Amino acid sequence: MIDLKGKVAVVFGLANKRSIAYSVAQKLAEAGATLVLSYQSERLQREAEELLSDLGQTGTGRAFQCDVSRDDQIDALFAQIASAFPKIDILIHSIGFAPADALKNDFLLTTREDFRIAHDVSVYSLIAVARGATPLMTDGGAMLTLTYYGAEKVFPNYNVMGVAKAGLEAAVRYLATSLGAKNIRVNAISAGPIRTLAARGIGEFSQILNAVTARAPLHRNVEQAEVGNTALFLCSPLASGITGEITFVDCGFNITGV
Ligand code: NAD
Ligand code: 0WE
Repeated sequence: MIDLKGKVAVVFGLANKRSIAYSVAQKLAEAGATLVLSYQSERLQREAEELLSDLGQTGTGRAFQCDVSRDDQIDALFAQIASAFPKIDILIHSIGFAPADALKNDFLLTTREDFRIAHDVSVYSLIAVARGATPLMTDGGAMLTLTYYGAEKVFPNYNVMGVAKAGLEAAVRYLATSLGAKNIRVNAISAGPIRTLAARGIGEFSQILNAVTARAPLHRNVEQAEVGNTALFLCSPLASGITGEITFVDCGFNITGV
């Protein structure tokens, strides 16, 4: 059994119960970790407090607002965390965003501004929150982000997000190297497609799910809880020798050729 009692985990990207981050937070909390949830906008404050209580964190965990495209908000967030907890141990980055047009239009038409936003929110934010968290990880730690196979192979309409995920995966390797001497590990999970808020309105999503059922060695799609379990492992002492790695949790889809 993995025991995270006394450990503090900061979780970015928990919008609702279907979020991949919800399942990750749930597994960390079940293992005894105290949760700090970071939500994007003031509008989500009530939901965040409710999610904290659903996760059994009333009176122990905290929720703070932070838009990761804003340096001032990241600074303010880690100042709030530092005043509430003496140290943190785990950081979960489960954030990705590109303007809707960039996921609809031909990739050739990607605008400079849409490219910038996708990379700012989906890639630079990992570097920024890692830097904010590092001074609080005085006892070493584990950082984890979420990526997708579209970083390596072309999926229709994933477009600039695929380019951003390729950058994110490279950032994982550079951060792992930067933080290794502090005994802070940095990894990513490459999750198979899951119906979440981030999948809403994506026309081809059902086709992508069907392709996994047909082709993946396990002939089914992955569940949030399976991503949560792998996240728990990667953030636990059981994974003490793993850093800079991209772990697929995709029912084996990525190994198939046809
Ligand atoms: P989700 O919509 O539940 O989570 C995305 C989160 O990003 C939301 O909580 C949103 O508030 C947050 N976010 C966006 N912009 C932000 C900003 N400026 N500041 C702070 N937070 C911001 O969807 P999800 O599917 O759980 O996505 C989480 C991660 O998993 C993303 O990185 C996504 O790319 C990745 N992923 C998703 C799938 C999938 O099929 N759903 C597969 C592989 C990887
Ligand atoms: O990373 C993602 C989705 C990320 C995402 C989703 C949206 C929808 C709403 C980023 N930005 C936005 N912007 C919006 O306005 N996934 C891995 C899920 C996903 O998205 C796809 C996929 C898959 C899988 C888009 C096209 C094709 C496949």
